[in-house]
Amino acid sequence: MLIRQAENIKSSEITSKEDYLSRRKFLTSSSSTILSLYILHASLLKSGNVYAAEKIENVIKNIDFSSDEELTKYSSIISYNNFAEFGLDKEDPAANSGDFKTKPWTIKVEGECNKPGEYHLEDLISPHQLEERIYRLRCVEAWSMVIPWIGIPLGEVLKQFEPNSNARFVAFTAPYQPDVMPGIGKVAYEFPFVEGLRIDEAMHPLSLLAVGLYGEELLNQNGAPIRLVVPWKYGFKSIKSIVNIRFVQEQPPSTFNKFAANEFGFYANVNPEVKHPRWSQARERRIGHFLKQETLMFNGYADQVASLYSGMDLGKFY
Ligand SMILES: Nc1nc2c(c(=O)[nH]1)N[C@H]1C(S)=C(S)[C@@H](COP(=O)(O)O)O[C@H]1N2
Ligand SMILES: [Mo]
Repeated sequence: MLIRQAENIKSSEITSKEDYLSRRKFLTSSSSTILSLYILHASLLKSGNVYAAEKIENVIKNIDFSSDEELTKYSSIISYNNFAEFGLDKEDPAANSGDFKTKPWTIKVEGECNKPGEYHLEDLISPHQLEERIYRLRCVEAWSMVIPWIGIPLGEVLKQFEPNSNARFVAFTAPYQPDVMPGIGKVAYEFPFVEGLRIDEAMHPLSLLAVGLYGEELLNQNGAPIRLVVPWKYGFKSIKSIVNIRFVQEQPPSTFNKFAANEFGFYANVNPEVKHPRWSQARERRIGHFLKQETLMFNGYADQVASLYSGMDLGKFY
């Protein structure tokens, strides 16, 4: 397994991510090939609360999926979260997810494919090269971040299961563990949290299964041990802590859509022109920035993904 225990977790190194940044710049500028191999060194903490995070090694920086934008601070990414299973306030997921166990982890694969089964996380990941990709994350609540994820392309993992021609959509399910998830029973959503993608969206090279960020394994609040990242869609599509993947013929349910269908569509493509019934989506607040900025069509990924939706009325299929 590529992930190993950190030797050294210090409790006063909030600046370690600055080392990360300078290291990242150096490696990018010194690389002549598209991909440059590097090892990340970082440790982490959050205000006196030392998390048992682990470094991830043998990560390749994929500069085709990068960004020059300023990264959101690590401390913000791990403390300002949406993960309704642990509560609705932004600080709830970090505060309330400590008893959620993510090791060992298996994912059940079902439905329209030749290789269904119960897979250990390690076995799903180890055939693949871990990549760092810097993506914008745009929440439907009109805030955004820039996050250096570590993961593997979703499509490459899905291909291992050999989906058949009936597999028009992929459905994902998060855990249902009321004993360690205080949001379940309190929050009005239906649990377990579920999401889905059309198969061509899932196979798109931008779709990522993330296992880490900023050089470290995902913390529980960010969706440990494995979560989806679909950067051209509103954040709720990027389901955390996946336990089930099912290939299906019909469009699968989406938790936010079941909760309020007129507010949250199945497609949920970031679109500054289609307002949410209660607020505009034309602008967003980048966490850590003072002034709001314009929201871009498909969150700035239009060149890559607009063709997936040619001929579709994006005001109707929101
Ligand atoms: N299982 C699960 N996944 C989820 C959510 C959730 O409530 N439960 N919230 C979503 C929403 S609304 C957003 S904006 C992103 C936030 O990801 P982050 O906290 O890692 O930034 O996770 C998404 N994935
Ligand atoms: Mo969100």
